[in-house]
This record gives sequence, structure tokens and C-alpha cells, in this order.
Amino acid sequence: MRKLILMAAAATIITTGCGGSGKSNAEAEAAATRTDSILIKKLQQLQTDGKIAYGHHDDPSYGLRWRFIADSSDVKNVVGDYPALFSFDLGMIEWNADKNLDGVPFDYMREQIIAHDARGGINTISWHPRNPLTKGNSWDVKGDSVLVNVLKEGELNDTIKAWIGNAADFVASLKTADGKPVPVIFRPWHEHTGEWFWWGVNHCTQQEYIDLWKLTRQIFDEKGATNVVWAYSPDKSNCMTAEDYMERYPGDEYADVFGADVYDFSTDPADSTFTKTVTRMLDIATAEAAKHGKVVALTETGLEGLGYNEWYTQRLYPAIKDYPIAYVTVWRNAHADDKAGHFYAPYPGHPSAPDFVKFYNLDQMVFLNDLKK
Ligand code: BMA
Repeated sequence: MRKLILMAAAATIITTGCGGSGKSNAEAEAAATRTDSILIKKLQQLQTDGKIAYGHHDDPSYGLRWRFIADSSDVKNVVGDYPALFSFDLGMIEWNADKNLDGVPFDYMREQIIAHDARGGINTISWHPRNPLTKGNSWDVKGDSVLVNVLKEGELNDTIKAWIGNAADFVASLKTADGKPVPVIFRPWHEHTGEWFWWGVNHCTQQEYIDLWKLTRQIFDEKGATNVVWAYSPDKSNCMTAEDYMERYPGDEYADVFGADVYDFSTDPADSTFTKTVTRMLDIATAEAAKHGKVVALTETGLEGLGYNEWYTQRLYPAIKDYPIAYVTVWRNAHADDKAGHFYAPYPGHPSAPDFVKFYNLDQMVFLNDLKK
């Protein structure tokens, strides 16, 4: 029953992207043919069809025992098909580095995004930028509030603008061979309800966080990086109510996707913590998305190391199947030499591979081949 109610709510979606409001007919028509609007429609279609696209972070970049092998993917090596959605991270682009924080060359990332788009797939990008004040990583929350310093005029303001500019340049560089912009879901300043990132809840005020989003959007627009579907993605931490979820919402012009990040930390099949938390977060995100005419997604999830072999069909799927989410993304399969045991999708030979094949075959779950259909 809940599903029917939620599907009806999803069907009320009318927006065609953040740039859609207050436009003349000609402008509205031009906006509707933009690649970001086409991507939003694709996400809306998944929701109205009651389908959920499966996504995997860094899927074509590396897996447990390989790195940067053309056409490789742990997911594809298990089920013979790519995830519908690839996720990537821009961390270190702010430092003009050649590779991101997990060693993925930005040129390789660009090629993979363009290739996945060409084969009908969807791409999403997150960003773990370093701390502009301390120059530590995203998780460096020591010392003063970064945003107080970053948002007022001065050297740090120039720094953050340049950093956001680098991210925007990368996104604007995503083009097909014939020069058409490739749309991506961009999910900046994620998990802000948590306390582990320098833009997190205890490290800035509500207004500062919102101003950071606005600055990001402004720079993307100025740089011509308009091929973007914007995703807002609070973490389950400190997010018990709709008020908590919406507290730092930048506004309808700034977000297209209402996400939620919820990880599982239990290999015990009887543990219901994850299920309850996903229910709480997706109840909130779905209701708020319906009110604001936005897409819903489980933007990050997973059980590190997949120590529960039936996790995909017995824990993840039951938790999400009654929600009109357009997609679900699990985190990366780190190379064993980099971070052993840090993987969220099975690889060939892993005991959860047979269960993942069952998950792949579920009618509601969408991988690349289904998306093409
Ligand atoms: C985290 C871990 C880290 C990684 C970061 C950014 O959750 O996977 O090892 O560096 O995401 O991808």
C-alpha cells in the first residue's frame, strides 16, 4: 500500500531541472532539451516505472585485484552487465592533481564517464575536497570553522572559488565526441548532517552551509558547467526528522535529487538497524521530494566486506523495494593492496556472488542492459 501512495506522489513531479522556474516559453523549451533535463527525465521515468537503477562507486576504475583495465568491472565480472550508474569522486581536483584521492587519473575518469553515457548509463560525481584552511583532508575538522573564513573576502575565499572552479571545469569538460555536454548528477557537500567533514553540521552554521551551495552553483553556472543534476544528500546521522533533513536545504533552485546516505554495519541477518534507518530516511526523503517535486535516491549505502552473503537480496532489497527511488549507489571495491576488505560489491569467487546474481535478476533492479531497454 505504501508503495502505491509513494508512487502517486512521485508521479506529481513536474520540474525539469533547477534552471526551470520563471522562464519564457522559448527559454523553457531550450531548458527542456538540455542534457541535464534529459537526465532528470530519465530518473523520473525510473521512479514512475517503479524501477531502481543500481550504482557502484569507481566501478570501471579498479576492483579487488585490478586497476584501470579497459572494460573491466567487478560487477560486470559477476553478472555480465555493468551497473546502470557509475559513481566517481573529484577529491584532489582542487589541488590540480592528475589523480583523485583514491588514485584515479582524472583523464581516465572523464573517459569512463563519457563512455558510460554513450552506452546509455548514468554517472554521478561526489567531491571530497581538502580542508582549505588546514590543507588537511576532508575529514580534518580540527581548529576553526573553515566556512567562516572561506566565505568572507580574502585569500581563503579566493582559494575555495578556485577549487570549486576546478571541479566546474572538469564537469564542463564532459562532452561527447561531437561536443554535446554529458550530463552528470553532482552531489557536493554530502553527508553534512554528520560531523566528520569540515562542512559538517557542527563545523558551520546553517546559513554558511547554504551559502557554500549557492557559491558552488554560481561558479558552475559562470563556468558553463550546466550539464548538472544537483543532489542533496544528508547522512542518517543527526537526521531523525524531516526538519533535520531539510535544515540545510539550499532551496528548490539548487537541488534536483533528494538523497540519503545510510550504511549497514552489521553482518547479523537478524539485525534490523539498517532496515529501520533506511525506512526512516527514505520515508523523510520521499515525502519531502514529493512536496518539492524532486527525484529520490539512496545516494550511498553498502556493507563493507559483504560479511552477510545474502545482504543484497535479504537486507538491501527489502529495505528499498517499497520506495520510488530512482537509484541506489554502493561504495567502492578498493584494491586489496590499497585498503583490504574495503569493498561493497561482490567480485568473482566471493561467497555473496550467487546472491548478487539473484539481485541482478530481480525485475525491479535496473542494470545497464535494462536501462538501454
Ligand atoms: C571513503 C573511503 C576512503 C575513500 C573515500 C573517498 O568512504 O572509501 O577510502 O578515500 O571514501 O572515495
